[in-house]
Amino acid sequence: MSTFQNIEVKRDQGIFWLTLNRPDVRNALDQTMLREIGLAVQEAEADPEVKVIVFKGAGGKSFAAGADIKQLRDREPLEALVPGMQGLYSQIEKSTKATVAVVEGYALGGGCELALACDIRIATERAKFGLPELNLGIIPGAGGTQRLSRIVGKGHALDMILTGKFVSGEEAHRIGLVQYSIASDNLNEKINEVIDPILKKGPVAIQLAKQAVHHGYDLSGDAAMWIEKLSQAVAFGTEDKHEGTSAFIEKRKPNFNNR
Ligand code: CO8
Repeated sequence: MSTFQNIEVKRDQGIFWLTLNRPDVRNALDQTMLREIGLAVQEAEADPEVKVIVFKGAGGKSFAAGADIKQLRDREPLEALVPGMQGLYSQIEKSTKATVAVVEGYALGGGCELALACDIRIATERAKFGLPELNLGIIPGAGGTQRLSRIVGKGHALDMILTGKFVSGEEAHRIGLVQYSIASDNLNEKINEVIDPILKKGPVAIQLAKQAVHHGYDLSGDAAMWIEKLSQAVAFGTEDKHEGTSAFIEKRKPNFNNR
């Protein structure tokens, strides 16, 4: 496994823990960190044992305070056209693994957008979400304008984007920005409670289900239903489907093996 400068990774029983690790600058996402996240996600993708990728921030004060503003200041217009952070987050959204963001402290700008690209968001009571880009004279440019409005609706999205206000974990839960709002004591135990049911599923079914949701979401109803049908046809051809249905009938736990 690679070693990294600005992130830490750890594999543990099907979970790939990816920790953003620049606590002195509230885990601001500089170019090195973004490159390393991309490489780490590729590593997780290539590992058949991994079922879930969990993104966290080091230090407890921040998940990620957005793009590194010192680097941002010198960026030229054409640099906004490269895949960059937006491309990385699309890579994460399209991952074949389930993805989870655990937000303690600040998830701002590109940090919030990273969480938005994950399948499941968990916030502690110390979480603060925000898209404060307009304060810097720019707009959310890593999927925020699109993913936030799809997740919480245009009203809440425009409120957050135009005011730049910070939203607590509890409020984020109320508006549907996160699926879980939890206290930060015994955090890893609580994260495991959320992830454990996913770890018990077959990896092929995880991949097909999440891709049917993500890819179908922006299509017409008919096209999306067809994606669902084709995905199901693939699932029907797997050993895991035979194993899952047999296990139910035989009253035992399934033993899925990714085929
Ligand atoms: N970039 C660089 N450094 C940062 C960042 C950042 N985003 N956030 C915090 N830091 C640094 C501070 O400069 C400070 O450094 P130093 O100790 O050297 O002065 C250190 O972290 C601690 O920060 P604070 O003293 O401000 O700590 P607080 O706990 O008081 O406040 C906050 C924490 C609320 C997170 C505050 O630092 C803050 O508001 N940060 C900026 C948040 C922000 O505006 N984020 C959006 C960035 S823009 C973005 O993400 C765009 C993404 C899309 C780009 C697409 C490109 C094509």
